[in-house]
Amino acid sequence: PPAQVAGPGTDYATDDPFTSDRTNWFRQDRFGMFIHFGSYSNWEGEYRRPDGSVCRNAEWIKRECGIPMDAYEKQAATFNPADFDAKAVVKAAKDAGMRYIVITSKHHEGYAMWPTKVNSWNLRDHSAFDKNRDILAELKQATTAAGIKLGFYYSIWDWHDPDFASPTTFPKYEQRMYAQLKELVDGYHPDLLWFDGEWSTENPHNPWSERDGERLESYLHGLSPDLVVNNRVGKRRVVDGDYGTPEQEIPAAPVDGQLWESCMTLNDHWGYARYDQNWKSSTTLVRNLLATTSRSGNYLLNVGPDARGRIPQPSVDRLRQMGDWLRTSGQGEAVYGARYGGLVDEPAWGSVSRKGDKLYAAVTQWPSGGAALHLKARTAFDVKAARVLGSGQQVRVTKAGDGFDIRPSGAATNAVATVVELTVNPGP
Ligand code: JFZ
Repeated sequence: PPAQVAGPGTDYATDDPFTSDRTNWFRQDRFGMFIHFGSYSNWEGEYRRPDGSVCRNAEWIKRECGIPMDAYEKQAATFNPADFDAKAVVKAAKDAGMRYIVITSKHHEGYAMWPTKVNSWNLRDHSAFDKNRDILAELKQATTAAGIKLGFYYSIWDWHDPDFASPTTFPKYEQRMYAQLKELVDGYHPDLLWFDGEWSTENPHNPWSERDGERLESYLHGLSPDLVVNNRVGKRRVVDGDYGTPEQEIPAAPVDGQLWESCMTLNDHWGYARYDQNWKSSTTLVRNLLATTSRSGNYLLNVGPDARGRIPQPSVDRLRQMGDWLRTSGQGEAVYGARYGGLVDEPAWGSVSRKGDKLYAAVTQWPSGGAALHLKARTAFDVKAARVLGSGQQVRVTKAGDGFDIRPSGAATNAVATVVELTVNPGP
């Protein structure tokens, strides 16, 4: 007989506050690729100062290494990412199991990665790149062909536009920014815009205000009502845009009532840095994705193409390993379309997500000596069936006190994660 246990309960179908809005795909897809690519990539992370010393950074190299604007512009004029291959990028994303891509269309350096008509500080007009190519258009074509979504990162903060930094000239900058965003939305039909650089800074002063954020958001939805927009569009973070953007961290507990996406690097930099070989393991990355899903968030994992436009091989390898894991025996079911599992406490042994009448307990650390894992969820439900995805491992599920116990039968194998799929009743 099925164990009567305390479980996620009858609110499965109804406790999702975001049922049929424009963020529907975003909540299902869960896993995306971030791409930091700009004229900074042409430095490959190293600036040799006039005195011969070397300063290291990535997309902040201009500012952190104090590169004078004329030297920075001179370097950008040699930028030739001839090996950028949108199909290969999309293939790397697909192989990883990623379902959307967000690329920097303009980072803080102000350099546009598409042929903007607003200024000449862009990849067509200020580079050594093929004037007939447009990498954003290529990416749009490749993502559409592959059936995945495309979004653009756009920095409000701009180090290049002289009108940015003074409140008197700022409206002129803002007008150009609106024009650029219209080019992006009308020209490439992105599914998502990822703003950044809305935060207060001095040196230069950042005049972006709460009012500016609200106005921009409604402008964008006027252009395209279905656009998903992140919270960094405005100053207030929690209530601006469609979703929150914790950076380089996964919240320790589920977040209810607001969508969110953790963005994270594969090594220690967003932009390409040739000296940085501190790669996260694919085991860590898969576990991060599972933890994120179990707290109802998305995972946006970054790659930084080099000066020629190639994604570093160690990144491609790790992404491939993640995809291999997700594709194995339906383990990806614990991620796509899944969310917070409804447990009372965050388990120390792994994470739990749910989808429909399925609970996915992803065990990363079995207790020693064959001891049970205990699941205590919010309201009572039955377990109708239990099986391990991706391996022949057997488990026993029994009712225990205020929840239920899962025990491996035989030796537990500590893999990347052992996904125990529980069919529960009531379902949605
Ligand atoms: C920003 C950028 O400055 C950085 O280069 C990168 O693009 C990253 C994804 O976003 O960095 C931030 C943004 C927000 C915070 C910290 C760094 N924050 O809210 O603490």
